[in-house]
Amino acid sequence: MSNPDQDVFYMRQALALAQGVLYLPSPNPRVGCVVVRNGEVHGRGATQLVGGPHAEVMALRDVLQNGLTAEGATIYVTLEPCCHHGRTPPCVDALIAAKPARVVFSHFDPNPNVAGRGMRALREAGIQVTVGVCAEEALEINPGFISRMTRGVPYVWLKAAASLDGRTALSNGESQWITGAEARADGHHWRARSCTVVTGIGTVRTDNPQLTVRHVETPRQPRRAVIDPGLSIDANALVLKGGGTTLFTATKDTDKTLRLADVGAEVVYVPETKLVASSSLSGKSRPRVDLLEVMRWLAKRGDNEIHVEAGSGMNGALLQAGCIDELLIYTAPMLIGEGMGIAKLPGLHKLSQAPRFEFIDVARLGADVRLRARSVAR
Ligand code: AOF
Ligand code: ZN
Repeated sequence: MSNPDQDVFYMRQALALAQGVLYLPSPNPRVGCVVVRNGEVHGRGATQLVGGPHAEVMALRDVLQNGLTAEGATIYVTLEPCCHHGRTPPCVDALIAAKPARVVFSHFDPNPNVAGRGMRALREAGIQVTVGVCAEEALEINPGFISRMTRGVPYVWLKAAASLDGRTALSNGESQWITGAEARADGHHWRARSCTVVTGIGTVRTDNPQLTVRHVETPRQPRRAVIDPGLSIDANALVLKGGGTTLFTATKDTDKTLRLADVGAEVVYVPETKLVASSSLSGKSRPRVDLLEVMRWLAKRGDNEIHVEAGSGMNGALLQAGCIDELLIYTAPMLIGEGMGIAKLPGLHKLSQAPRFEFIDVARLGADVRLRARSVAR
């Protein structure tokens, strides 16, 4: 017998398990699973590191380890169970073998290899299936995976720390520190959950950042990428330390590419954007990378979520290319007056042309406030 309140109650437990692996399974989605029998939880699981078991398999193992059975149970999963052979065998096979009476999942898997076939396989095996319990909450846990599967681009947020009047630095460049320790640690949480931290060459030159996760514990460091149209990065830049950093460029320079490969960087040539570049005083236009192409490239390699931490030039270019899904702004209760803005938006002369967002969350972090706003153009 299904009881809607009970379904929501246990699905929320499965959602909490998925939330608990926020930093872990990328490029796989975060999924949670709870096995309930006679009103008692017999097992719990969540998706592991890529290549490792999915949530359902972890939960069924937990049932066995507890000396219990899933026979006749109701199994709650935050995503449609997979039915394909990926890096791991299909979860529906493991579920069918465990003989539950019923499987409840939040939403269909947008992966074209699954997309409803998981549900059909379970039904054909005589298992009762309920779809759609806590679907909105479940979708919010994996915005990047869903975006990659349905739009072919990752879900991208732009992080900035600014004064109340939206300044990220003094005119002389001084920017450390506008926000406090809690806001900075929270920024690292967002880095940790992302697949790749992206910046621009301007920020590499002025700040020489590492772009690694510190201040929070993580089992996995995100990858790093720099948008460097002229391929002018210094091979000693800290962002290249440790190797594996991707450099997106519009310049073909074999010597430089080889020198950067020596320090473990990967150079990716992306054709120049067809968008009209803002004219420079000399009349010579600098090369510009097609930013939407960068996002498509990142999605193709399996990136779900992108954390952008860049200067106003790169931020503006990404916004104007339609690459930003969300603003993640840490605001400090101070005024700076003259200084750098969050994003340069050249050519914007009417409010009707301004990129628009809607607030989706407000949080206090120490003395600061974190604002999340989602693009209405998505
Ligand atoms: C589930 N449960 O916990 C997750 C699922 O390469 P594989 O075998 O790991 O499969 C990856 C795909 O499996 C992924 O693209 C998505 O469609 C699904 N993720 N499915 O049943 C899980 N994480
Ligand atoms: Zn699976």
